[in-house]
Amino acid sequence: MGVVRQLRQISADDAGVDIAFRADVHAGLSQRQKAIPARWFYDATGSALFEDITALPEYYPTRSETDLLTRHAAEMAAAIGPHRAVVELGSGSSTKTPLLLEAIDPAAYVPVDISGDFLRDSAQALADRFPALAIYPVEADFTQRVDLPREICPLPKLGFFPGSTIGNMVARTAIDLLRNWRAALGDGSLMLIGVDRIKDIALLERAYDDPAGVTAAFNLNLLERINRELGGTIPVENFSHRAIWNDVHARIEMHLVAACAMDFTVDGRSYTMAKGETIHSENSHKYGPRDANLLLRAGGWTPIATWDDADPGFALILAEA
Ligand code: AVJ
Repeated sequence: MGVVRQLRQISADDAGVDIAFRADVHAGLSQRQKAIPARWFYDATGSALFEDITALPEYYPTRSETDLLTRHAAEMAAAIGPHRAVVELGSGSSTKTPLLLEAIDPAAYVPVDISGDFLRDSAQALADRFPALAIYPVEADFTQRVDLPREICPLPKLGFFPGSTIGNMVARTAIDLLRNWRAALGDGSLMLIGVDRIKDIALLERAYDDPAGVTAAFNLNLLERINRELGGTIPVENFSHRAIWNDVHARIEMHLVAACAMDFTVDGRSYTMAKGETIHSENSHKYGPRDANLLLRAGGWTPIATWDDADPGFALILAEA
């Protein structure tokens, strides 16, 4: 039956999220290079803005990955096999998921996302589309320990981690996450993961700094969110969006740049920024073929197949536990 099982509140109860957000913002604004973890982009507004980003002509990853899933669905299905429980990490609006579910005929689908409203809506849409599929949405931060629904215990698992979300993490965090999910999904499991390739710098920078300003709005929404949810007094109009390639780390960095010197408070605590100082708001790491395979191996997964979109470069890698 296409029933969406009751939403399981795991670690993402509102009070817990609020405390974690507050703690990350205070810790991040107190560092010499101010920095806030990228996962806090995704409130309802941020999640909607990210959906808009995925439709931008400059933002190729979503299109490339969707093309890969469409073109190679049969090969992927042959490599994965039917009747697995698909566990999607950071499912968001689950737009690519139907392509995968259609191809592999899974026994269950477990979307895990920190944004509860988005999760509920997209789970419901999938339930309508796949009436025979058991769906167990889990509202949780997939970088933390997640309790999977008991019902999927006996099934072999497929972790689905699309969109190059792994790119948000520095290597040691990415490896920890892969190892934790290796343990959680268990022996015999598979992982299908999307990774963005290293490519022409101008093309990369344009993907993260579009002329329509959608990515800028997405970045600036983080400051609005701090004002909304944490009682901040940040003068958002004094900040601008910057996206630059960091060649040493092979990553796009997003920053919020202070246009002038300013003071503001969050939660009653005061912060000062100098003109030109930045808040580092996101890393988006890119991986060559060897880098990606090394990352997976270090995380306890053995790559067994790669589907590459050459132009612009993006890959879906299937790995086994
Ligand atoms: C959702 C993390 C994959 O890094 O490309 C898009 C987020 N940030 N534009 C990415 C994002 C700016 C995106 N991920």
